[in-house]
Amino acid sequence: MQSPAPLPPLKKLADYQPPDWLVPEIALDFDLDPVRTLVRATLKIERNGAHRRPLCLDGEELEMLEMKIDGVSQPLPNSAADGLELAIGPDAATVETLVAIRPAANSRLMGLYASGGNLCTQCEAEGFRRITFFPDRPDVLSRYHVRMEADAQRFPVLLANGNPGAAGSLPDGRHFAEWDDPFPKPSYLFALVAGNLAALRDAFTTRSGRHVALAIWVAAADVPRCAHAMESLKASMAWDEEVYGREYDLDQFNIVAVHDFNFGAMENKGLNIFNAKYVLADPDTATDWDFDAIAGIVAHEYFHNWSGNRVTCRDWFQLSLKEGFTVFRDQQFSASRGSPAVKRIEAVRQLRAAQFPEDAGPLAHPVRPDSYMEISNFYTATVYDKGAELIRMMARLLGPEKFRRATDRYFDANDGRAATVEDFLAAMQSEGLDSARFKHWYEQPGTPQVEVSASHDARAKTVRLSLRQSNPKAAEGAPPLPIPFNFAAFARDGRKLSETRDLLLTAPETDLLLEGLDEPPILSLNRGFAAPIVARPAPARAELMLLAAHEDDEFARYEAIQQLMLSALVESVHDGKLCGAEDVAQALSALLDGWEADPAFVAETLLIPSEPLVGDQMQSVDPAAIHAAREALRGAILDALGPRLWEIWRATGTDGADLSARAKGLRRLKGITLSLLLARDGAEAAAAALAQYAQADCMTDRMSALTALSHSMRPERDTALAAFRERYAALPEVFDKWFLAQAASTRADTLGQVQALAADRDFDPRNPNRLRALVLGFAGNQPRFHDAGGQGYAFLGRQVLDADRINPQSAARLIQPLTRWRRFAAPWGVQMQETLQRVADTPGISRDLTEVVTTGLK
Ligand code: B3K
Ligand code: ZN
Repeated sequence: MQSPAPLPPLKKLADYQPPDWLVPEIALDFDLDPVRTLVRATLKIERNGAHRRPLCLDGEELEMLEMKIDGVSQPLPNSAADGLELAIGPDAATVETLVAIRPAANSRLMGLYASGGNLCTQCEAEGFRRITFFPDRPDVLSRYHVRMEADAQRFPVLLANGNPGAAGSLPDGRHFAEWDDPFPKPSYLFALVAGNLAALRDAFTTRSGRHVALAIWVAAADVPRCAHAMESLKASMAWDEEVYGREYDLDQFNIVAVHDFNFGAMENKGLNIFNAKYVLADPDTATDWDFDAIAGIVAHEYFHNWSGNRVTCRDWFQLSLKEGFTVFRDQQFSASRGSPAVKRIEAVRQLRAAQFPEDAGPLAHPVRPDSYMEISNFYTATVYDKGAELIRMMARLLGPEKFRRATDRYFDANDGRAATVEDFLAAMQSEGLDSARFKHWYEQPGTPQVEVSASHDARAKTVRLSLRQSNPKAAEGAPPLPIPFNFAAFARDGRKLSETRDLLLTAPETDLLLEGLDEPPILSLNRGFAAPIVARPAPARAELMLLAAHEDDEFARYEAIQQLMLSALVESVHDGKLCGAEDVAQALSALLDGWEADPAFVAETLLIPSEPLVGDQMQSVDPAAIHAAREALRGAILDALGPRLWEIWRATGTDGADLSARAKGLRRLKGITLSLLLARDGAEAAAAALAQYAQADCMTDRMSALTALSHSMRPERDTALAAFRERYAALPEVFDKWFLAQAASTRADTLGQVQALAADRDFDPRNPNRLRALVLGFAGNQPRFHDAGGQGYAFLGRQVLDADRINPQSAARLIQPLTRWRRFAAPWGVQMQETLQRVADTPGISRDLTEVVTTGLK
């Protein structure tokens, strides 16, 4: 038997060493061509500290053509496949290299690559080494001077970071442009774009009077669909001045949208590059969800100018320093533009859907990981979303004024530096945070649990509460975490007896005495979701009914109704028959009474918990039983509340161009009621959905109709799908929705349809958005992906191996649903494990994929 290839080495936080050489300045000269681009790099290097170690430059897939040190040509090394090691005598020198790279052949979409005839870059985390030889690590900060030369007709627009300099035409139909970035930056923030692009232009004057020219660059036909992104950008710039006192610092701010992109967007200094899906919007092509996502991501990337660019990360273990903080900032921004309670509900739902399962499975890691094989695998829900929760807790513990003083101190003390989590905590500490204790949140994987037990003393009229924290993933002897935890106590008649506001649990066990209680109270736990934890026990159904009716905290009321549905579903799965449906119907009926007052809240609360979320509550997941239980509950809700749902569906019409929070809330409610109306796949409901589709004056209504119909066996489904294809096939970021709707369908024949779609003329596995819509859309479809014959897994395994040869980052993302195999009952779990093993055993798989499969099999 062949022995397996050795695993790629782990990089460890504990091994961090400062760079041996610094590069205060770099000049880059590009001769741009999709087939073969020449890159001349001139690095001014300086020895960092007293040592004799060589200069190590990273490099990947670079064709080395020339090298000079202090102007003297050097013999070319035999192999420079993963970098160069150069012995340098003096303490300062100039190193010049000339390399060739192949953008059109770059299917990894890291480094310089071609997308739709244009050229663009993506360097975070380690893509710059695919452009030139360089110490490609975030603690080497340089001033960049960039010169680009290209064919003037094919690439009339030439953009890079910073401020524009000289530009002009050259012989043979070529032209050039120069850009200078005055702010030293790490290589991961380098960017250039060359293309045939048109701009939506605007301007912003900062509060100190700097005039900033704003431009969003897209294909000419798409310019009208950039207005919302532009409005979001200006709002973000004003918000960051007002809330964090942070101003923009260059003469231009450019955003470019590209169709082939590995994730959402990238905060390159002064030249953000976006996945087109997060730029282009108008009511006809984008849903309200898309509009909000665009605003949030535009804000996120803009906010990185301070939390990420001006203050960057010392090493990639500190990734959450910029990402967690920036997610928190974009969440605050979004909350300020809509209903804070609804935004919070959405954020917590996302955390529970993605981060809690990650933290409970084999890919669990601390917000600041200790080690990694491939850093691209660590742009995770834990680093981003749990990271944001940690910042939220600190902001809450300090209060708004102190938190603002602390962030001012953090920005000022670390401006122009590559910082660590400790630097952030030190700034928080200066305003009184116990940072030594808080740091444990960054070090422990796993979702902490707080178990509350109560004992009532009827004679003394007291209740003794004991709150015990635990974390199944924490190492033995790990210190307790500081957990902000609040609860309210209710009487059986619904009166609120007491509530806590600023409770902070710091010990493994905290005891509290509640006084003046004739009977044991009903407890509403972790009110407002102040900490990313699970509170136990979940109240009994009768208690949840009471909380659903009487909680005055919106989030807690949402929780009560969601838990009520969840507990009905879990019990139904256990008993093999529908349980608790009357309670659910009663609570939802009361909820629906308030729909006109707050349609967005009612919509979120009405959503039946997803099948994966139900699975997360079970010892061992049986996807078929969960699907049956959820379908039965949907049917029972329709039986009980049908007339109300019809009435609300009819009354929630809006003007599709109205993007106010209220209009969005009404459309959301309309979509959710429609999906409930289709619970039993009735003829009348299918006809209504098709009518909604046909008459829709905006994508939100069109899409909610298409999604509801996607599960239907009725002919209206095909009519709507065909109409959508006809109308949107030419707009890739919109047409992805068509693939996703079919991939996520619960119809029994979905696997066959997905297989057919993978062979469709419009399916292109090289495009990450399309690949994700179809393949991850399907892998997230719990009842159909977990096909009892294992065919869903086999399909995914094949897609993963195909994707890995094109783009390892995509492959490593697609395989992740299989890493949850331990959670699944037989036969599913075993088949998932076997598929994972087959992928792991395939010779030549990428480092990205190797890390996920080997960790996932543990
Ligand atoms: N910083 C980028 C993410 C880069 C991902 C690299 N694998 C976008 C963001 O978080 O703002
Ligand atoms: Zn970010």
